[in-house]
Amino acid sequence: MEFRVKQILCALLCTSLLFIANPAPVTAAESIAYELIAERTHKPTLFTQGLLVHGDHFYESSGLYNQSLLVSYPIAEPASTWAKISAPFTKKQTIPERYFAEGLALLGDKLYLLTWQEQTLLIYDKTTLNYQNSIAYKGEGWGLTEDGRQLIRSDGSDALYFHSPDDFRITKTIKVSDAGRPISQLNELEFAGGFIWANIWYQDRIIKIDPATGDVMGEMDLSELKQKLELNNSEQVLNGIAWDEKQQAFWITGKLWPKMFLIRISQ
Ligand SMILES: [Ca+2]
Repeated sequence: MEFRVKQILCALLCTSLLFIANPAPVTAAESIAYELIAERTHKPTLFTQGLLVHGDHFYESSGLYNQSLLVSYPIAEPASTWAKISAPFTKKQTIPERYFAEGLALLGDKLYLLTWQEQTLLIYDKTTLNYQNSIAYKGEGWGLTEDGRQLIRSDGSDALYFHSPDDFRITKTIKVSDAGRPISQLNELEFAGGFIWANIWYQDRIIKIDPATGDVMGEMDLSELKQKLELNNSEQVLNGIAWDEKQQAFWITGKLWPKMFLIRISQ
């Protein structure tokens, strides 16, 4: 009888411990469906860190020490394959070799460029891409975007920092989570439709974030796009989101990718 009681107690205790060790599963973010509506070439030499659309041009930052660049080029491509591959940039600015360029945002008439570990925000003229000035900050720079008033930075953690464009002081910090589970490794960013969209480093998905709370509102699985490319380098990760207001769609690319894809969220 005593053995039976012990069995029951153990069963109750073990079930309780099991319940504590395995809390209720978190709610997965809603899957966001999309359709592929266009594709175009992307210079496969660009180690994409920041991507945005302004007018009829892309603006893109490319990373790595001694190789970092800031470039602009037209969204519309020439017709022939050779012309597409050999098309020059409209503007090109080399970044000093000691900087590893990261996220890029355009606000007003300035382009703001993060550096990875150099704790320096570089500021360029949006028309000429000429260097203007720099501002020091603390921490790492990964992705950058803007909501029309403030710059928004990621640093590889689950935090997003809002910065004043005047002096780059932090005005607000949010933590990104999916039903209570922190989502880290946030990388390239884009602000569109009132939400922050973020690449997650080394993953083929983009998440949609509520800028007020940090809650993940949904996610897009982009593995099908990546599978269309014959990639052979582990560094060729998805990392490039640019909202095209005219097309009401996102341009997507990755580091060293040969293509860019235009995707529209399905209604
Ligand atoms: Ca972007």
